[in-house]
Amino acid sequence: MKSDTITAVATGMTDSGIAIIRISGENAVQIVDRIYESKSGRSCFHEFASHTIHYGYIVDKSDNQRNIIDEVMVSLMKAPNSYTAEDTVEINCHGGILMTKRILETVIKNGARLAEPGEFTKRAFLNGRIDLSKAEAVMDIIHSKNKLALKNSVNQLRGSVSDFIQKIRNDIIYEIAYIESALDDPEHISLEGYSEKLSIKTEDILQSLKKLIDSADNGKIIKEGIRTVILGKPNVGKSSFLNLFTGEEKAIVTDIAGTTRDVLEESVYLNGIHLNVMDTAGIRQTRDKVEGIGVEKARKYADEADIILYVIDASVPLDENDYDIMKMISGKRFIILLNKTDLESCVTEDMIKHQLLLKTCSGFSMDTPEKYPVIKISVKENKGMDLLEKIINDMFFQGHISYDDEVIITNMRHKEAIMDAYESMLQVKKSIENDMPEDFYSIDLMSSYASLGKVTGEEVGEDLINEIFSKFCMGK
Ligand SMILES: Nc1nc2c(ncn2[C@@H]2O[C@H](COP(=O)(O)OP(=O)(O)OP(=O)(O)O)[C@@H](O)[C@H]2O)c(=O)[nH]1
Ligand SMILES: [Mg+2]
Repeated sequence: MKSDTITAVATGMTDSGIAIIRISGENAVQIVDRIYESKSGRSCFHEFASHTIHYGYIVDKSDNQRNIIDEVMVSLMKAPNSYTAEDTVEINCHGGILMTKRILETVIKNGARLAEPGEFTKRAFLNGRIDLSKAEAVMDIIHSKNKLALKNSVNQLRGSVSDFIQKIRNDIIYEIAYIESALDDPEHISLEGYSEKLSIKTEDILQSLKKLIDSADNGKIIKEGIRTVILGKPNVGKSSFLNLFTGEEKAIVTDIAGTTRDVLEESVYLNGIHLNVMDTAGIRQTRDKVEGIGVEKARKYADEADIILYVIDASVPLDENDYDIMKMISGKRFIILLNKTDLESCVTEDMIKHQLLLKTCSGFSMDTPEKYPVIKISVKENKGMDLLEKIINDMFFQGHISYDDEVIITNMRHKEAIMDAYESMLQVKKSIENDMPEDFYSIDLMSSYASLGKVTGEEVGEDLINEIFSKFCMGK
């Protein structure tokens, strides 16, 4: 594919040891030939072999002058064995914004155009070197917030998602081809007993797709972190808990009920998992306008939480505010932190569970306390935190994911496409059950095939491609 030659700074625009300016396209070698000189002053870049790196200088020879800009290492990767599958040159220069910009300007002055965000990866995709799910993995790697997300994105770049989807697509296209051939040539290819065979295949595909769709819940958590909302009535120690959990004095703590007004969000890392922990205003009826807004916000955040840490003060009796919160968390995933156990307690675990049974309709049972654990803690004395960490870890991941071999969908665009494919396969199943003519099967098989093609990028329009790559960073 012929294209103009693009350039961008591939490293961060900041003070750094080195910076890399990347150039890709038909004229990459020619452009660098004009500005590169070897240590002995020769302009010989075009003579170099692919996949070699060379020491020399970048020289600006415009306006009949010869200005040495920087001492550099320049590497050459000839098409098609480069990131973009085009001729690519990377100039390693000294870091720092001024130097980096100066070299970039010189490259542009000599015939390259400044790349758009993500344009290098877009070229890799358009030139067929990687599919869309791999291209998206590149961006996910850059934005990974934790080890698991990173590992998953690297797997995706290596083809975990593409291969899985491609295999299902191959299975589907085989069936479509079979039906079409049989309809064209009924004398030689029989559809006798075919619907039973297709029925088995359809079940298989449905199961595989379902597994992928289900993996997206964990995928979202891996990618974005666990939305963890600290909830409780005023003064129970929510902000104190946030400070202890994050190890920093971020939230204001006082003995005045109603101290926290706005939501305060902090990050906590537990065994490679990322938690977005949010401290909220104490839940109570209030006439104070600002506090009232805070309480509403707390309710909204609780509603959207992946897990609620419901803090109860063990030293004061449960009251209407607690009952209100118990109703709010009904049906959600929560852990109860019975705080201030260093003081004389008037609330016991059994009392809480009894009230939960009354107030929530979530199938809570005294027989399954581990489902909604109550953990005794004292923020003041730093007690109970180990158990909490263990329970969070068990709740989200134990037994659910084996990160090495499982394909996990972390991209919501992929999830939607796979859900569409699943719906179409359900239609195939229905058509078989209703004994519909075979061409009905092939219509829905085809639409399932097309939906899956959106994941790998075979069935997406230019607008979507542009939109996806525009979210990439500069120089990637
Ligand atoms: N004895 C004891 N006091 C605690 C403990 N945890 C918090 N406190 C005290 O309880 C009071 C309230 O703590 P905060 O962390 O501000 O409580 P909060 O739930 O954020 O309160 P609001 O923001 O008003 O909703 C402070 O005086 C804390 O020092 C604990 O484990 N033991
Ligand atoms: Mg607070």
